[in-house]
Amino acid sequence: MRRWWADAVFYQVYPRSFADSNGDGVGDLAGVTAGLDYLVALGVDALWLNPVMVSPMADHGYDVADPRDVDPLFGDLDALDELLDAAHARGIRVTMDLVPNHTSSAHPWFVEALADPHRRERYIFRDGRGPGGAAPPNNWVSVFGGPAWTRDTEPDGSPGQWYLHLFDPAQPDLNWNHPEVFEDLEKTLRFWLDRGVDGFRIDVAHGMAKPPELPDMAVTDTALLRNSDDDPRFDNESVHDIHRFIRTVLDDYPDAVAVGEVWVHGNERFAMYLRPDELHLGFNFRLVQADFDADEIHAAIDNALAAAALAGATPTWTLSNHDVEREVTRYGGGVRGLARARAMALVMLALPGAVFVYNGEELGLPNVELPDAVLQDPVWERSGHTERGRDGCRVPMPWSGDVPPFGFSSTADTWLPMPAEWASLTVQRQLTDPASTLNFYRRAIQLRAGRTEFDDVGIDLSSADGVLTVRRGPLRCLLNAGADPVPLPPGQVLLSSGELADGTLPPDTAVWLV
Ligand code: TEU
Repeated sequence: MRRWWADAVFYQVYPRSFADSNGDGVGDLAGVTAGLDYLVALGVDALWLNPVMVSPMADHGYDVADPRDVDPLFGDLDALDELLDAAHARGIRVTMDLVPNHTSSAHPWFVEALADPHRRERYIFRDGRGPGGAAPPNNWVSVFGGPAWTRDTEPDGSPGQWYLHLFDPAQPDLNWNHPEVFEDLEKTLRFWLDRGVDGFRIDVAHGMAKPPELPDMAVTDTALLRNSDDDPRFDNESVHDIHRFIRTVLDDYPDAVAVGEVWVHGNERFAMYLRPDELHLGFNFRLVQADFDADEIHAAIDNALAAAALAGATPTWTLSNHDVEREVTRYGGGVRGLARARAMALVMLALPGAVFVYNGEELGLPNVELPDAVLQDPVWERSGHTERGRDGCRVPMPWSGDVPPFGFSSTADTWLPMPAEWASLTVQRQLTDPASTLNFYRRAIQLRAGRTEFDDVGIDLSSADGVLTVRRGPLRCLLNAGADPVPLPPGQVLLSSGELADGTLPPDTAVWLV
């Protein structure tokens, strides 16, 4: 049976940055509802909403204090219900982020754990090492920089135990050996599914389970760890019990989908998350990590296809999200970066499987160089101001008008400042230009949904002399990542990412031929 998500285009909404309905400078759920017709015209099948649950926003919602309510910054449960109804009425499914690896330090469980040393078993508290327990229990580092442990002060004021946080100290890791942690997650899953939510993106799906002995890391340099699976913090065997548990709940809602954020390198390891009783889909980040190079892109696609095939699962494609530099900038920025980003969109949309488009990608937004004073990502502080963090890819969407906030909000004081140059990138401006990135994305998604060539799931790739060729049944997608124009093979041009000249495909351009 072909499932709705098997070839869906998901649109990732970063709720802070999509549209602000109440003039506080931060996007909200009513803003998303108001933008639904825009998304219908773009042709997306489903939304992925980054977290909108109650949160002190230390990591913009990935620090959840109440997993079964909406944060007032984004609206309330009624606003979510309205979004669900309005989206469903337009044939758009809605998936939400689920954050099972950790809670906020403001979650009642953690508040209780700090107050009462006998109520700590739902988190990972340990005594310190060395004299007076002054050194952390092991050498683990936080993904955001610095140690993964913070020492607490006991209720009597003396120096206390340490607790584990793979991310910010405001995000204590849960103890997934505790039955209440499972019970509570089931309540959360059913709470949202019963309201009509169509599934979840599972945050840090390779996290959660920790090895009981908490062994030291052999390597603590995060740059080196990026391409390694030798990391005791992640991908521990018992994580699969958690995914099987989640799946048993989801199976009570036959159309619901679970897509995991799985930063695991080896294909065999990755495929384990996609076994028939675990996740439906797993983000594969090879395409995000590949340079604009035909062989590298070829290898990334082959790799993602092979990883999914190992589990008989549907491949999942993405070029960017709220954690990585926007692709226009990654590919060199400016006119060339944009041309390459458009070309890569055509490659991605030619591939069989589920596709994720990150809000603003369809406008060709670049990353923004923000001044130090406005940076909010905890990475900036935790890295001792050596890493600027992820704010640059999270700047609000420009909708209309000639000056910031470009219709995003009624206040100019938006949560991150919007660059004046974005006047040329607004939705309003792009709608009037047939050659705009927005119109290009619309056309590509429309063809992908409407043409029978895209029903074919068989795929064949080749790359030579800087040109990547993807064959999908009668469809061919050619990407010229080389330095010189190449002759176009015969065939009817369905769409190209840039202008074609004299029967040639220029550099930094892709084309669909049938
Ligand atoms: O990200 C998990 C993750 O490991 C990375 O993407 C990480 O955020 C990045 O490398 C740090 O620079 C997920 C969410 O996508 C991210 O936004 C959250 O901050 C994180 O989990 C914690 O919940």
